[in-house]
Amino acid sequence: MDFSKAVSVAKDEYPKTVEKTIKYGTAGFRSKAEELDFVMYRMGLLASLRSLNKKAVIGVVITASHNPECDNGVKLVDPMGEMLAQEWEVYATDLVNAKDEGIADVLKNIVKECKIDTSKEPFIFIGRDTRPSSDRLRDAVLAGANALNAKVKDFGIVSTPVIHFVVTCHNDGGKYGEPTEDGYYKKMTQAFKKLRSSGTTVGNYKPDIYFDGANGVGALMMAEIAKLLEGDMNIEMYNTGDGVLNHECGADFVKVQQRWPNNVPKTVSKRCVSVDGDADRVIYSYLDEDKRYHMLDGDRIATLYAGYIQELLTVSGLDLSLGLVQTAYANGASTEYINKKLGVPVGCAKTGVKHVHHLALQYDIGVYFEANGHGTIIFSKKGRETIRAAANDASLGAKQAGAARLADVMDIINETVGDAISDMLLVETVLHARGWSIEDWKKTYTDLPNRQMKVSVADRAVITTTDAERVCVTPEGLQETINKLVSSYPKGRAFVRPSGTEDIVRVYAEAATQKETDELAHKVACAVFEQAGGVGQLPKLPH
Ligand code: 16G
Ligand code: MG
Repeated sequence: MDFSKAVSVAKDEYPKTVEKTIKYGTAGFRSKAEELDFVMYRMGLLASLRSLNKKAVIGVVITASHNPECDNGVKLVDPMGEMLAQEWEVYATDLVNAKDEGIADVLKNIVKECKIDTSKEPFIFIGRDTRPSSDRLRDAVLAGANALNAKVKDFGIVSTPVIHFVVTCHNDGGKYGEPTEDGYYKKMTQAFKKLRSSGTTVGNYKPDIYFDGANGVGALMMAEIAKLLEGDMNIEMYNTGDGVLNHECGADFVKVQQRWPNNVPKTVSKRCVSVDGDADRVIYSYLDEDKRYHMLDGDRIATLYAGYIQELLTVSGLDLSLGLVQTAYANGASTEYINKKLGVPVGCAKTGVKHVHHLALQYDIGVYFEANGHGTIIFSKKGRETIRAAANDASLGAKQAGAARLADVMDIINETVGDAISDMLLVETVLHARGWSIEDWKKTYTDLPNRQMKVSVADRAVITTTDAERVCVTPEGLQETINKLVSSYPKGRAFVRPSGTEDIVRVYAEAATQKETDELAHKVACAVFEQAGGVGQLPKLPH
């Protein structure tokens, strides 16, 4: 393969503008949008080689998710909707950090190491979020793809989960669904309607929600879904794009600030569904009679799903393993509830979808969720086949109905990645099946108070962790300090980890009361500041 065009276009049109080393992290490359043109161009090149390497379509998503509107980012999607394989993260990092004239050598090396047959035509699917910079950055990806003569299908402005879905559908020959945006809407909404055939208002459940679109792509997609669900759900839309993306609204805002999103009417007991800037996370909230804010996050969604699936497994009599995977951020009360009350095994993985996904693969039905609202359910081949066979077996009597419901759950859920809209539809399904209001859902267990803080340090890489990030290995002595602090708070728990998406260290704490939690988080943050090279001001006590 001749890479001279790749080099000349790089030099003439997309020269490297950033000297610092950048790394393909948990969510690909992410940075200020104006620093990303050359990165996007090079990801167009890399996606092309990956497509040749896998002899399949590769997805490219341009988004910085919940980050501020001025940021942007890019991630590649592997053939079956997975995150890019780890070995290729290394190639991505090498390629982006090479000098313009060094690109050819990196590309040649990848071709050689992976024994890539370059005689074929690469094929890439591309999608972008609503950020103003995304259009320009898409052109940069296209230029990269073009330099290696790749065929490209541009899906325009779509959520991250749509790209995962269409890539999967294309590569499996349409088994998972039709590889179009419409195919995505159709598959989910049809299954949803089937599961709710018994009417819309049941017990305390009402089919009315507020939807907080974070001023992003989720709002555009929900507008389509709302049309298809007319008569089934009443969806009132807010933050649909007039305001600034993710600003005082959306899933990350409500989760981190623990506050009702801006512009959404403060109606008591109404369910509000907030999604993030690329619609792969979802958080539920409501206001009680005293207008106090309550949030139902990824942990709550995971427990709701696990309880429902467990029940369907009992009804259907199917012998399939069910397990749940969380991260260290999962509220201790949720872990206890799942383990002790539901009796479902719980695993803990490192932060990031690929880690939780990986651990969930060990079950026939694996539910994984991060507290921030990112998660889904995955089914093993055996699980999928067993459920489908039972769903079609009339001789099973009542058991068949349970299996059929499980089959519909498989169709609502986007197995390829966490998906705010599909997750919302399954939450609505379960609440409907149980006849629950959002308060009923909240009553299942009581969250321990928790607090997150950020600490700026000179080099966050000095913090390394083990045991799914729950234990800090370096700098030496920091974990001992944390242990000491934690031991003086009832129900205390705390951990620290370097962020994969921001240049900071994150601190998490929980304890019996909010006051103690805030104190513990603050003390741990100060310990990080002192022992890991803090910069700027000492962390302040949260209020
Ligand atoms: C990325 C991850 C998300 C994780 C978050 C943590 C993917 C697709 N996304 O957004 O799962 O929760 O990073 O961010 O893996 P942090 O490292 O800054 O805390
Ligand atoms: Mg996101």
